[in-house]
Amino acid sequence: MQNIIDKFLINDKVTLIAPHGNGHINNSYLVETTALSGFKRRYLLQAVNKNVFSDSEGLMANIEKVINYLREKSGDGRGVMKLIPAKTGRYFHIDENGTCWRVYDFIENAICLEAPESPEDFYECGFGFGNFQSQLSAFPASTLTETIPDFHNTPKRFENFLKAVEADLCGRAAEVQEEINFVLSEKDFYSVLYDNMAEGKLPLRVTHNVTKSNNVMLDAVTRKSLCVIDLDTIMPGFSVNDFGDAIRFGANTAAEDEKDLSKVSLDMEMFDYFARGFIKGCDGHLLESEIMLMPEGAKMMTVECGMRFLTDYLQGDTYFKTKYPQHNLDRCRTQFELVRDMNRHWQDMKDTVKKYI
Ligand code: GN1
Ligand code: MG
Repeated sequence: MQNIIDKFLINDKVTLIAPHGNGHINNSYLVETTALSGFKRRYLLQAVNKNVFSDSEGLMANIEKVINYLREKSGDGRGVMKLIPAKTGRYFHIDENGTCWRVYDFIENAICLEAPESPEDFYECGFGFGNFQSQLSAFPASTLTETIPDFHNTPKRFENFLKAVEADLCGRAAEVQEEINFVLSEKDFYSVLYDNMAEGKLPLRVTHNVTKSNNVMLDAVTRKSLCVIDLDTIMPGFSVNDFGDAIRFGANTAAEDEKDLSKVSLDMEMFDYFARGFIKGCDGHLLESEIMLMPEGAKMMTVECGMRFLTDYLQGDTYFKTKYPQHNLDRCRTQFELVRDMNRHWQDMKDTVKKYI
């Protein structure tokens, strides 16, 4: 790894390299350097997953554009990620295996939460993601590469799921018939966002697309939102999906891979706080119809994510990192349990977002 670091403009001695974070896709490492004076500086080194992101140069071009744009808006502080240049002058290094590496300045005195610790924390996550979307509201979306085509195209995800069931590569379909039936039982729902787009109720915007609470940094002392991270999937998308993916992850009373499904439910207080923070952060950029479609976004991201975990399980766990053989199946089950609870809270969710129009 020292060889990789040597490709970047980092001159001080590397005194620590350690795995970092909990992402399911890329590999991240914390790197610490120590200058002769004793001054320590920290960086985040990342290897982009090339199975997931086939066009890493296009991906890095997106990130550079977005970062530069945000920096013009909000200045040079901790509010925007900062890439360290490679010695070539570009902001990444491709190694002999074709893996793309990049280095960010580590954001100091900041935290990111695997699970929001209070409704106020979750409000701040919402504000951060909403504000991110509002800052990018005039960004020229057509200049962005689609790093994962059809990323949140749920009807397409459903088609792929059906193909995976049909192919049954690993002979696992029989064992997950109940989960397969659940996906089929919701099939009329999957096109709802696209139908609303066609009716002009849901515009395409520049969105983040993976809005887990651990993708927004909060100041360690004030716990105010600071900076949105993990910019690999910034693409044109629906605002309600950014809202929804955050709810999926942060308003679940259990972890994404909880085995005891009785612990899984939708926390309506968390939902309310996040909705208020997100809408506030969006700063008037949302249509009334978008706000009203936020519950659909929450359910869509949850059922889609469950479907993706199940598809990966059927295909032999090649997409998401897993820690044990049934990990994707456990993740899928929590998502479907949460969808069931969202169905129970449907009116409650609608009434909540309506308050904030
Ligand atoms: C992946 O890398 P990470 O863990 O932030 C995935 C998301 C899923 C999420 C589920 C590029 O995000 O779409 O919602 O796992 N990212 C990609 O936890 O597929
Ligand atoms: Mg992340």
